[in-house]
Parts: sequence; C-alpha cells; structure tokens
Amino acid sequence: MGALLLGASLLTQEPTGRAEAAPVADGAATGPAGEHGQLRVCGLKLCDENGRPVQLTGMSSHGLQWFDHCLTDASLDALAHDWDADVLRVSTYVQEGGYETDPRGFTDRVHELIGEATERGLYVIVDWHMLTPGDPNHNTGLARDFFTEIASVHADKDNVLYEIANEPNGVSWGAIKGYAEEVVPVIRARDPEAVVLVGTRAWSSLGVSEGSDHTEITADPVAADNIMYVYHFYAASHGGVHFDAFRRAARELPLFVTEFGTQEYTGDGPDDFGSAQAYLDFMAEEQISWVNWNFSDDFRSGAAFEPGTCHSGGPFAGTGALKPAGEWIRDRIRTSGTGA
Ligand code: IDC
Repeated sequence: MGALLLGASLLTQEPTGRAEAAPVADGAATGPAGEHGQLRVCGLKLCDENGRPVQLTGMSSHGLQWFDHCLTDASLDALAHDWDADVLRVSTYVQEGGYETDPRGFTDRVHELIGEATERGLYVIVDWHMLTPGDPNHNTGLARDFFTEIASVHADKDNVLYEIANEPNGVSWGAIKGYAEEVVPVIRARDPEAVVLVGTRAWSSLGVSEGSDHTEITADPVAADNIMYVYHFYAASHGGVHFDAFRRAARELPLFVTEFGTQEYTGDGPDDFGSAQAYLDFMAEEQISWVNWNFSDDFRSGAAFEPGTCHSGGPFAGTGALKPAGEWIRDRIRTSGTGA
C-alpha cells in the first residue's frame, strides 16, 4: 500500500495552516488485535475490549533511519506468524538523523508500518524516540505535528498505542509531566480511546537511574486517564536495585515495558538471561506487557539477527539467522502474550 499516497492525499490544509487528515477505517480483522480489539487501562492492568486483562509481548524495531530495511513483508510475516508476536514497536528517532531531518518521509513510513502491522493483526506502538537531548520539551513542536497527523489518520483503528517520549533523561519528572499534559490532549482530541504510554525520568527507569523512584510519579501523576507509565531495563545492567524498584512500582502504577534487552544498557555485551528471565517471570505474573530491543541485524548482541540478514532478505523465520539473544527472545515471545 502506498504510504506516500496515504500521507499526501488525505491531508487538507486548514485555514490555520495546520495539516489535518481524515481517518482511515481499516482495523485488524485477525491476529491478536482482531481478537482483543481496543485496549484500555483498567486499574493497574491493560485490558482488552471485553475488559479482560491482557499481556502483549513483541519486538521493537531499531531506528527507522538505520534499519528500515529490516522491516519487510517477509520479516513482518515472520514476526507475526513465526515469532507469534502481539505487538510491533516502531522506533521513530527524532534526532540522530531521524524525524527532524525529514518529517514528511518518516511520517509516511510510520503510516505504512501501521498498515503493515494492522494487516497482520498486530498491535503497534508508535514510539517517539527522543533520546538526545533528554528533555522531551525540546521536541514538543515536532511531537505535536507528528501525533496530530498519526492520530488523525489512524483514529478508527483499534490497534495503535502512542508512546510519546522514549527515554527522558537529565530532566525532572515535573518537566516530563508538563510535556505529557501538552501532548496527550493532542492525541486524545483525535483518537480519544487510544492508550498513551508515558516515558519516565532517567531513561524510563521510573527515576531510579538518577537516584529517585516511582513515588515521584504517584505523588504527582499525569493529569490524564487511560495512560501507562513506561519502564525500560537492560538485564545485565539493571538487576538488583532496579528490579526491586520496578516490582514496588508495579503495585501502584500501570506499567508497560516498551524496551528491554538481555544485555547491558548499551544494547551490547554479554547476555544475562537469568536476570532477564526473573523480570519476565514477574511480568507474566503481573501481566505487564513487554517489548524487546531490537528487531534488526545490527552488530550488537541485542539485535536479534546476525549482521547481513536483512540485506540478504532473511531468513527471518526459524532460528537460522538469530544471535543467542534473538533465539532466546523468539522462544519467549512464542510462549507468552495473548497466544500463551
Ligand atoms: C542504541 C542502539 C545503537 C545506537 C544508539 C543511538 O542500539 O545502535 O547507536 O541507540 O542512540 C536505549 C535507547 C535505544 C538504544 C538502546 C541500546 O532507547 O535507542 O539503542 N538503549 O543502547 N535505552 C537503553 C538502551
């Protein structure tokens, strides 16, 4: 399907000059999204359209500016049908050669990937991958433009979740909350039912990596409903103190792990499958949804595929092209989430 056409043909210029777009009605008919429909936050859990708690498990793309060629018909078929994933996270970097260099191009590609995920019955997390600089307010204008268009075009779909700030860092919780209270209404005005995911202080560590914890959030939550707070961990770096803090937070906040790795926080180095499994066991008990970093053939140990896999067109199904972390996570995804 033509994302360029989709992006361009539906855009009309309002007198204000702001680009608005008409919704496209084509929800997922099959797969996890077809079965579970529109999600919403129910207490501390994520529930499906029938009000039953649901755990989604799946993969994050790497940055679209670097590894878009790993997101093909064949690789997405494998993710949906061989890995049995529930969710694809579309990692839309803002800086580092990402969105800010070509807003139209990246937005069109996100439209297209939402379509690809929908065709396969997957949920899709639209990840506004701010990282450097770490203050999400640096990019508020761009975030408004991006989410205005994405939420307008996909409002009628029930499989889209919005992640408004990947990893705030070096910035207070108050600043993150302020940003969220600007951007959540932009989405809600167009797609009122969608779940919105809010990154937390210190690289989405709930504040822990900068000496705080989740109580700064419970004391001053984002003034919006139907949101979840984001936690990220890299198992070889974030056992112990981080894991304990995450478990405490899970008793008080709705959480969604939109990124984790089995390695160090660089996304590289040796795997610590023991630490990662402890997290996964806890998240299974609590039905906390998770997404692994990452579905690419980057050379680092955290990328699922061996270098060169994407350029040679696979194989994406089976285990032949997987690094150890890839083989481990494929197994875990196949045996967890909505299909478990
Ligand atoms: C890393 C990538 C690496 C890239 C770098 C650029 O693996 O190839 O050069 O980003 O910023 C995160 C971030 C995620 C990181 C990942 C691993 O959200 O962008 O990817 N990580 O370092 N948080 C903790 C770890």
